[in-house]
Amino acid sequence: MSRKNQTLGEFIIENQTSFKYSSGELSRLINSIRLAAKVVNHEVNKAGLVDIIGAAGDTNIQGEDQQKLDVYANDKFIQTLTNRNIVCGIASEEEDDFISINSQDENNQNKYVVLIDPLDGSSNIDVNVSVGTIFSVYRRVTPVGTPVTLDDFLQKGSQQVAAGYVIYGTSTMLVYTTGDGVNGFTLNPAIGTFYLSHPDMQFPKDGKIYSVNEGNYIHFPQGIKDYIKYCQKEEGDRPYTSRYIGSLVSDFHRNMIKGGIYLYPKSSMNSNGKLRLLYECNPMAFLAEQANAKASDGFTRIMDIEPTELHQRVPFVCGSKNMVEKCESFMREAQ
Ligand code: AHM
Ligand code: MG
Repeated sequence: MSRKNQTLGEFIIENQTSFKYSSGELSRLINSIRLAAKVVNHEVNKAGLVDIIGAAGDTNIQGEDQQKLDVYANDKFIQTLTNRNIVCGIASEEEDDFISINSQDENNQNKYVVLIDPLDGSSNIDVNVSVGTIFSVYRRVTPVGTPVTLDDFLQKGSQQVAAGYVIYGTSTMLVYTTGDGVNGFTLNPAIGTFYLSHPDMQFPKDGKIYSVNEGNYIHFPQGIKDYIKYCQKEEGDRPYTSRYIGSLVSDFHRNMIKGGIYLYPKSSMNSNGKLRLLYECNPMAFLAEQANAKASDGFTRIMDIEPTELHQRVPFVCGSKNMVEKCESFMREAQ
């Protein structure tokens, strides 16, 4: 049950029993993400002021070193999840290797690992364009009470128990799923509380927006080129509108509300595209499927891909069901 204007805290408590293996642990984890999101939001919103406040160089007025915001976000999420002793391992797009939490402590009975992209699209920060945090949660596969291993992180997307994003946009939202639909919460910055503003979010089955970095067109596979030409053709409800923010969370969020498709294909420069399977594609794919949409690499369902390394990249096609299926049909035809 969800009620509009319910707070995220109330929503988490009310829905706790609907989790598959409910013990309150996942609820506490989502609560920690909520806290870190608020801290990062506060910093992101000051981004334009940082140069003014810290004009003297690399230090701010408190004499603290200024960090790039993606490093700051990374530290905050890791700190919050570690301090609250809520997970047994974390992997981050910003870290070379995964982090094992309290690995020496046999009393650490935590079951979950978290994978995060702490500040996705961070090159947009300098120009005041929306950025986001993406997160993904799995149950560990190795025994509780032992140090986590790579196997705990290299799980297929279909094994996710929760996933979501925070969008630091014109307003700040936390959008997540625990496998029972997608709900969006908007932050009231005056009192620091997230309220349920977008219950049961669904992608429209069809859409009229395509989002792709067309500057790379010449390097795209033939199937993607053909699909882009199809989007541009004057016929029926086409041509479609082109909208590309260059910030996955923002492009995804808009497409979910309005109907659309996001593409980051492979190219002759990047043989596997740019986006990371574990930190970006799997969580967005889980959200997409929970919101009646689709995500694939052009041929295969994203959440069925067996990961082989932490920072693995995959081509990504995600959005309104009929649009993704159309794109896949062009991919197959061009093969
Ligand atoms: P990042 O994790 O380094 O920020 O890269 C991911 C971002 C996505 O948010 C965005 O959709 C894409 O990179 C944009 O890439 P490009 O500038 O090549 O179009
Ligand atoms: Mg990223």
